[in-house]
Amino acid sequence: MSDCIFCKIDQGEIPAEKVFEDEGLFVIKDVNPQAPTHLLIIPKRHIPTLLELEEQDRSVMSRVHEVAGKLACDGGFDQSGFRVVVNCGAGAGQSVFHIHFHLLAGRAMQWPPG
Ligand code: DGP
Repeated sequence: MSDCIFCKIDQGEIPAEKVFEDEGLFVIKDVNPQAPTHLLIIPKRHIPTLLELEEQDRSVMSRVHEVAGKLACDGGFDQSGFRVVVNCGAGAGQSVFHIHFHLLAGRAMQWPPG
């Protein structure tokens, strides 16, 4: 989608370091990290929110969680704990309307989140 930040990053039109990429998703460091490790796992297809997921997205949704675990093992925070978060809608704090999954690690997490 032409005016979407994450589509532009995927197309190389906005610079960002991709720390992982496959055919269906890519991973970047969050520009405003909320933890020592704060990555964004972003499906390439422009899906605005969780509510617009379709049957065709099943495999990438599974892959998101598989990649989160791989990044945790590779980053050495698999045992200390990590959190995967998706915000759905402005009321939940979503600011970029291209679905993405926050992977947070490196500090103690609070529950419930604010
Ligand atoms: P959310 O609020 O759940 O929609 O999260 C959007 C996140 O995206 C937020 O934590 C900041 C991050 N972000 C926004 N614009 C950019 C950007 O241009 N580059 C990077 N690396 N992250 C961005």
